[in-house]
Amino acid sequence: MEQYNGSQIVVLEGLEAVRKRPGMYIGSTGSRGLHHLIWEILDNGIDEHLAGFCNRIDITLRKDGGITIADFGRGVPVDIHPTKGIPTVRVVYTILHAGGKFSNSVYKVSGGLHGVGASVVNALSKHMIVEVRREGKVFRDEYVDGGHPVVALEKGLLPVVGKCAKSETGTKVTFYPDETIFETVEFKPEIIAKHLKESAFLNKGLILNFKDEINKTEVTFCEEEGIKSYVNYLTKAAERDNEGYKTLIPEPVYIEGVSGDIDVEVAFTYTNSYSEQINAYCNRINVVDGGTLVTGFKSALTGVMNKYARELGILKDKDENFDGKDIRNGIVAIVSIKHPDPQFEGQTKTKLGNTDAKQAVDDVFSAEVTRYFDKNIEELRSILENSMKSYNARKAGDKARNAVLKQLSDVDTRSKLASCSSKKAEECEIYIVEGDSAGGTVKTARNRKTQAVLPLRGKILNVEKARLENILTNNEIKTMIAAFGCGIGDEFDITKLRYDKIIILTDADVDGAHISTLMLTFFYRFMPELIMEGKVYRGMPPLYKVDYETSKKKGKESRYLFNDFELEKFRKEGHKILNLQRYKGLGEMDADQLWETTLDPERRVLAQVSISDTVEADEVTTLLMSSNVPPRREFIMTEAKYATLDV
Ligand code: 0RA
Repeated sequence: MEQYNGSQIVVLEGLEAVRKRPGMYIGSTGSRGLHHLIWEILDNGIDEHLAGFCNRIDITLRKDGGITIADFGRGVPVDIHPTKGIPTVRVVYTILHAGGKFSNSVYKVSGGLHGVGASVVNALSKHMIVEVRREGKVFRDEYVDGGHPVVALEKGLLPVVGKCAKSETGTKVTFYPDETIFETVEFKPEIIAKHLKESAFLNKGLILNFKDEINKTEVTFCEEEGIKSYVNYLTKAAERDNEGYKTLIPEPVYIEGVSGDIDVEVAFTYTNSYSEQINAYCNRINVVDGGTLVTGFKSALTGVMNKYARELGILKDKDENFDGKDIRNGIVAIVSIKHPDPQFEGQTKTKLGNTDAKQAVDDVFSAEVTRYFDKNIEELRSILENSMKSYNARKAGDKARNAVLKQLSDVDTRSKLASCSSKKAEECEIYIVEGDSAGGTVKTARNRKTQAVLPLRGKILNVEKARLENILTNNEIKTMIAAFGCGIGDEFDITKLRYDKIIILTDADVDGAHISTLMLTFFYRFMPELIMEGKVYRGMPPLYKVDYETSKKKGKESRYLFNDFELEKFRKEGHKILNLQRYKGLGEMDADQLWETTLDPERRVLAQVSISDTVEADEVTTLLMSSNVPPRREFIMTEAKYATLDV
């Protein structure tokens, strides 16, 4: 057979070289390297699947600590090898092949990274057994101590150890890693299962049975829809874990095609999360550092989407193009190609270098995705509108910077910001207060040295819906950006923030909750680090002042209660209430009351605003900012309740 002639393989004498430098062949002798042995043998079976001869592979974690991998392919040839004079199967498992591409002329593609060859696994095993079923016969070869054969050949051939049906073909490999080489020889079922699941996604239709005899479990992985299911799997998991996370289109888009001798497959969807996830594979190997195939995908996506955005009038003539990041905002994608001669680059060989892969992915993706979106305009619109949000936020950075620079000098007088006298950020706070009248009281009541006040007139803009121009001409927002001093968008620099705490102070009612949510949305979209770094707080003004009789001397005392729950609790405690005052708003409190309940660092209650993760925050903003009124109201109510309950 052609692939075994001398020009294609460099035969290294013995497997000693592998045992001396295992790291060179399998990366490490830790758990990672150990599991690499499985992937190596598994890949041979998967190659047989890719060649179209195998639809099932059984993987067994044995009680005795070994692993068995049985494929149902054609079976490794057992005939006498033309140049080596021993059975081909023994050549495959005992002779080191250059670059591991022994199968390249038989198979179109082969796993380049893993493909160091089955002989490497044998070299690092204390015991290996290979059983081949072909032509109704069962052959068995066995090796010990790093690949030394123990079966005596008969006229150069392996003895037949049994019979089977002619249709029953395949290769079964069992091996026991050498504990003198590996730091650990314990296979981890979770690691195996995870790899098999990924392999199932990448090899559409291949059945992978995993039997764990140690823990007595059995599971089958098979994905009829391949990487499309992979995308679904990734988003479904996130959907389960993060309430509010959702996909923008009902089903992932799946694209497939061929360019030259490169097969290209892409599946993607969009979510309302602000992250981007692109997993790339070349010949089923995860190229975690991307490379040419990812570049091709990104440039094709950016090109196609900008073209559509113009055609649909989402981008106007005067607008700049979306940039790639805008368009990938929320994307979850799998890019998988099959390349006949992959070049893996970088320290860890996890980046694809082939230049032809870029063009191949670009060509196939551009052509096929256009075909899809031409028929699914509504899905396209949702995606482009999502890109628009990112575009706006990004543009806001540039415009705001300029606007702020121009107007910094006169901003104080126009906007009623009352600064504090201290310039030490670590002791300064800014209160953002709902309403001019409350703002006035806070200005009187505050500590002028450390507490700045910015009153907000009416509701601030809903930045999710407003046009960028309006967001940035909005006085409150401009003033805030200027007052904070830390810029916005790409230029945001938290070290320049002039305040240690940003405290949102609104009335303890639904409108107040709405305003504070609008503020938080603004922060989240334009200065998310403020929230991440724990700089943002909600002030908690009391809702009630209750005068009550003290049990001891029939005296009178007063207490502030922050919400209805506290009032209810107070009532249940059986106090005799003499007078109950309900504050309709901050404006009803006098300066002294405001100081002692809400401003005085010694006595006030603050709720730090946090985002446990970006998805959750997206849920909040998406839910709150939708024009769908009933759920919005509901959220604000519960939000208001929790905000006060939390403290
Ligand atoms: C070379 C040629 C043929 C099959 C294989 C290799 C083969 C190798 C492995 C390794 C694990 N499982 C495998 N299954 C098949 C084709 C031989 C023929 O013409 O039948």
